[in-house]
Amino acid sequence: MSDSQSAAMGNIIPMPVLVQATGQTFTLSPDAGIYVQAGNDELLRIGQYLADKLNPATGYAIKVAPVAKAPAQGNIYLTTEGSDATLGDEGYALTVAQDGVTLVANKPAGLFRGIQTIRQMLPPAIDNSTVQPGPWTMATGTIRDYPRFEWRGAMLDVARHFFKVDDVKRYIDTLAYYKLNRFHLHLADDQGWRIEIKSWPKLATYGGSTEVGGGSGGYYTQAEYADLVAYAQSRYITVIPEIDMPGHVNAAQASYPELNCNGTAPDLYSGIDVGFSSLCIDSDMTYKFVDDVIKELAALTPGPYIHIGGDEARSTPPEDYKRFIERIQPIVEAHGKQMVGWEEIGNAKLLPTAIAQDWNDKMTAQAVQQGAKVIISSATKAYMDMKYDPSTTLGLNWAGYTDVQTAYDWDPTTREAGVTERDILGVEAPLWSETLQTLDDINFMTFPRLPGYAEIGWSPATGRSWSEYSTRLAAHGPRWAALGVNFFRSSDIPWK
Ligand code: TNX
Repeated sequence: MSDSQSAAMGNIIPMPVLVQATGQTFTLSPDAGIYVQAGNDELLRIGQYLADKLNPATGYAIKVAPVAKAPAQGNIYLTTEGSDATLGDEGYALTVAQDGVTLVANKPAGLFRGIQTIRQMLPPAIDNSTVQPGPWTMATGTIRDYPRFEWRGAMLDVARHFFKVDDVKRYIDTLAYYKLNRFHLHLADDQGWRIEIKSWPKLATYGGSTEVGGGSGGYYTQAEYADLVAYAQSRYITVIPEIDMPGHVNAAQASYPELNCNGTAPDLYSGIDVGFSSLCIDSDMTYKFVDDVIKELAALTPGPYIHIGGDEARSTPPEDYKRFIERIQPIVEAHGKQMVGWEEIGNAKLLPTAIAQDWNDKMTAQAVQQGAKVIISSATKAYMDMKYDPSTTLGLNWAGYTDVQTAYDWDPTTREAGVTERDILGVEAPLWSETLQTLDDINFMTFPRLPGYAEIGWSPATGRSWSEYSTRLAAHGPRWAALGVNFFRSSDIPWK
């Protein structure tokens, strides 16, 4: 597709598979409605989500209603009728004509993804929370779109610093805007345990009582976690909860002496070292703990995955590490979930259902040889906690500096020998929070890098260029400003 076609259709990120501009304009007028195919409440809910996004800036009170057939002129119509099966579960076809907008998809998830395209085709002022002048126009044309990879994710570390439910919801909103569909929550680490476990209550009440720097931390009650998961689910985003083991467990060990080989609980920890803690691998209590925690977490988590961490277990001897992973893997399965672990799990004997998450580009091939699938999160490319450049005050730099171009200019299939496109489920960008304390901090590290990861995960790799992308990305600056999303005004982007 030509750059001018994409620019004419509104600088959409991630770039759709096929865009054809027809050179006219649709204007959303005050009496426009959002009509959805009758008989499916889920479609009504999606229609209402779109209305809720459009009402504040337009000042309209857009009506959302079911209809038996395509509505009259001037409206937006969402339907699953007449969809093309080859678009898959998240794909959609969008037609913007002078007299109306029609979005068709096989599944509600596809309509939800297509709605993000509609939002981005309207002027950036649409993202304001207060009434703006308009006019609310969209360029006419057709879009046919579907994702390259099934896993397009971001990870937030709520263990090193704790973030409240509302902040996390605001973060999920931005993931949805870029068509991500996985949200990995790093819920436990040396510095804090962030999820209530009823059978081991002190994990949260004591283990969650601090964070990096010595602040008071916090945790999600099970009801809060369930609410967060439901919020993500209503945006067609699957939450993957992670309890990191057998290392990164100081907060748990500080809460329960019986989780330590010497029977003595260590102090709570608020530094940023890694690799000093380990569960007691040959103690039956360890597996009772794992079983209880995974049982409660699995019951609260509708998605098919539980992440067991498994990274940087530098205080667990290699043979013990393998034994541990091989013993907890069936526990995850027994609670009806698929095990995800950081790439080190490739050292153990894996079930073919296991998923290994690359971070160091070193050990995922070992997992692939055992039939496992892989998520690519290369630290040198996809770690959103890496500083942009030496002047960035937030973040770390152990994997180098990751400017916006570096974050965009790579492909998941070239990271590790022996890991090819068919082994790869997709891409995930982790955000570790050792240095991050507020939602503004989170957003500063995330934007403008995250849209690039979304594009790598969603769009075809062919024809990608930094010069075209950076111009398209620049057009999103005003959108983040309107949404109240803090971002890094990187000097290599031609901001508008
Ligand atoms: C490495 S990458 C870690 C985390 C740190 C992160 C900081 C990985 C699986 N483990 O424990 O927070 O670096 O960038």
